[in-house]
Amino acid sequence: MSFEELLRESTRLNEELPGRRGSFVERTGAGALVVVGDLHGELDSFKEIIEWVKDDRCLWLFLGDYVDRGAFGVELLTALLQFQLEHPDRVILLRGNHEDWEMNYHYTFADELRNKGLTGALPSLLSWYDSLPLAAKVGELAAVHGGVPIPVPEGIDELEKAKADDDMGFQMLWNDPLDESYWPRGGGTRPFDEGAMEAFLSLLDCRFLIRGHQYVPNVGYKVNFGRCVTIFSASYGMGWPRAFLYLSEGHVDSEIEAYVIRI
Ligand SMILES: [Mn+2]
Repeated sequence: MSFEELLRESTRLNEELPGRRGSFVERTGAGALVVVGDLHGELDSFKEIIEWVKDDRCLWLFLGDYVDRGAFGVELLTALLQFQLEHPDRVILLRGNHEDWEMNYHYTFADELRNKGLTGALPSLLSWYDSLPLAAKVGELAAVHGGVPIPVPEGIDELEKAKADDDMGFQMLWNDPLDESYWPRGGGTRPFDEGAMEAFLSLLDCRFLIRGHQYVPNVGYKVNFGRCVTIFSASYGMGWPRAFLYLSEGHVDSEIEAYVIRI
């Protein structure tokens, strides 16, 4: 299957994803679950995580930022979408802030596509970006790429209606937790504090918030407010550990950190 055909087939699967309601996707989460953070064009990181898990029962939740920065965005997307096609009901692909052509143009993926002779795939790529949900609930875990939108929505229907280019969607793709390392990104992004996280978790009836978006040098993950986990699954070309979350029994019985794997 060509790159374009893969994108079109994945777009169809994303639109028909079980549990999908607008920009939101919901699954009861009884089985094994893997959550993968930013991959940023690192095919090796994706392959190593797949190899490590080797669990055929898993639901796989990817938090977005598949392209830019790393040199193998096309190869990563090809492998990721093939993986989705092989397990259509067990793969959820969320959108990250780099699933955006303007970002790709400023970073590396637009050049990568041109250098690999794939600019013709652009319309399929943009449709694929638009087919990705922005937020998910899997059992007791809530997931977004960036963070909690401010003000916190009062109903899940607001999440369902959010779009990547409206204020709520934008914030879910971009926001960061307010901690000592917080650095304003500007452009309408906002920090979310513990109260906002609690309100968001309460809205979704979840215990934990899982997000990517921020690299954590030398560590690969961080936990804020006891219940917000940042995981970053790319080594960032620095040899940093690739972090991901693995719930082999599908639920959390101790501190969430116990379920963070780093390879
Ligand atoms: Mn990001």
